[in-house]
Amino acid sequence: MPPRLAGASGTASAWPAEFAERYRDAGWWEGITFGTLLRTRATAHPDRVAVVDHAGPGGTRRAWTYADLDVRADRLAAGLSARGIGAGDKVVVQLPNVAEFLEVIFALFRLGALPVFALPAHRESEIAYFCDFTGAAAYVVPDRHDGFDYRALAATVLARSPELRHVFVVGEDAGPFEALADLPAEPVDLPDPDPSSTAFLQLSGGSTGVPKLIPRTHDDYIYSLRGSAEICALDEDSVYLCVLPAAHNFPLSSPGSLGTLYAGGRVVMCPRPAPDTAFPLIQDERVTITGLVPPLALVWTDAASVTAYDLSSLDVLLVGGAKLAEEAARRVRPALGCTLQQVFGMAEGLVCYTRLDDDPETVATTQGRPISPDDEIRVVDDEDEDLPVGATGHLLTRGPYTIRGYWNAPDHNARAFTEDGFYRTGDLVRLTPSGHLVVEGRAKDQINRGGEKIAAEEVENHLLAHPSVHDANVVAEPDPYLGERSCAYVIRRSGTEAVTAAALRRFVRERGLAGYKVPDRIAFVDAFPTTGVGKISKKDLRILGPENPESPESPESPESPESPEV
Ligand code: AMP
Ligand code: DBH
Repeated sequence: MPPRLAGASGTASAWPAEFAERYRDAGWWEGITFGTLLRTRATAHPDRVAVVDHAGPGGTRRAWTYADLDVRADRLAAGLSARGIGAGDKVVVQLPNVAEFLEVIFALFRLGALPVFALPAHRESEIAYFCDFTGAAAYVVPDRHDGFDYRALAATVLARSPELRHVFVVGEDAGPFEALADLPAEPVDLPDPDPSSTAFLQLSGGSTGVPKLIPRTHDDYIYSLRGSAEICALDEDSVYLCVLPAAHNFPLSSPGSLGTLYAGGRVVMCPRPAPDTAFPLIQDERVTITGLVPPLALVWTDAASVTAYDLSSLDVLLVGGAKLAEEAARRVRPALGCTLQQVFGMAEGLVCYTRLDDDPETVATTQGRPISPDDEIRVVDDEDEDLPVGATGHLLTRGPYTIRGYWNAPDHNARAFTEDGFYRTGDLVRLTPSGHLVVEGRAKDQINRGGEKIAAEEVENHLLAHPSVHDANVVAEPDPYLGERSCAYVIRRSGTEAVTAAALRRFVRERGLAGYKVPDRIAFVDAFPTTGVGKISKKDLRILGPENPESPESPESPESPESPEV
């Protein structure tokens, strides 16, 4: 008999049997599903509040208990099942931070259908790709959010995607589609999925032309929730404020909304990350813990020094997604009166935290250490040779909650993983003698725009679609607020109309690319710097900088920089 492959669902790469056995024997994989997890919590403490938001009629407060969430998940699962959605189906979920986000994903988990997590910032280009690539059966959207009409986006995507059968709308006006609120039905008996099967497809920030999807199993993800909840000291009295987009791996699992439900705590959904929205929620809901990307942490620490809101309930602020500057780290406790926890994680798996009892120096200067004793960390040179402790090199990792391959991407997997299954993170790190990691840089072709990851190649491909663009390279450049922003260096095609930077940015936006991926700056050049062997040198492009003398027009400032989320 062939060895059983944990997490195998036809298209997801799996852990080899001996690793799966090890992770089960060690007790990391509990053999339970998300559906069972919610059921046991709802049975143990039905009347505790699981989730709070302010998305009721006219912006009113809603508080759903564990029993409410459990019943809602069952009823929605029944309704979805009646629409023909079942085990193995993919459903693109693009919701803002509202309670229905949890209702929808738990309904899908119970069905064995796979949420495909999209971010509210995604537009036609990303969503149509997710629908086509996964053959999604349904797409769940809000009616409107932050001034954007998702029903119009859904109509466009539906017309383009042959396999997409349903659009379900959360909110008061479903337009031409079915309202999610009309779906719930009498619960039906559903077989519990295999805990080693893929529970959902998470998004990678990626470094390639199209985003990669990350298959996470019930077993592996629930282990990362348990580990995170322990490390962040969550319990039934914890109140987690979900500030970053709920579907992102950080606010979902580090420890995030799901880690909070694991621990029996309360999730408060925050619709926007600005202090004037978040601070009143912290005060009124007695929030104890939340997570932010570095630019937001800076905004919050500034705002906290002058706020009239009572933030005294806040015990822990997690900051991650991009490197937090040491000086900024040192400002957190004086400004917010809480403990900083740095977190360095990735949707592919590995998550590192500074510990709550680490000394202040370690908390300010490192990005933490891994969740699991079974997380294997290698720091290697360009030839995959291990480096001595303290030397900076490429981070490779393998472990009980780090994937062994992206979903349906065999060619890319051959490059992104070593033969023995280590994930090539693309991060440059060094290890301290205490086993903490310090992120020193990045080898992957990506821009980390305040925690929002942009794959250079994806944006380059959109620029190249313009008839007046001969060639394009997108690189990161320093930004005082975001840490990094994106700059596209473009060679115009001779003999065509001289396109302007503003027109190119509009072109990319109109192709349906998420706003945060539209280059912050575009500079025109006659040629790209090359390396000794004639390859284009992104390193040299990066240091050309805003004063690039070859740019025939003065560099534009970003039209309307998108606010950083993740
Ligand atoms: P993704 O693979 O899209 O989930 O993005 C994960 C990547 O975000 C990591 O590989 C790092 O490049 C970056 N990242 C996350 N947290 C941190 C952090 N605390 N410091 C520096 N980089 C981070
Ligand atoms: O950036 C990330 O992807 C990230 C950051 C912090 C993450 O996935 C996580 C924690 O789990």
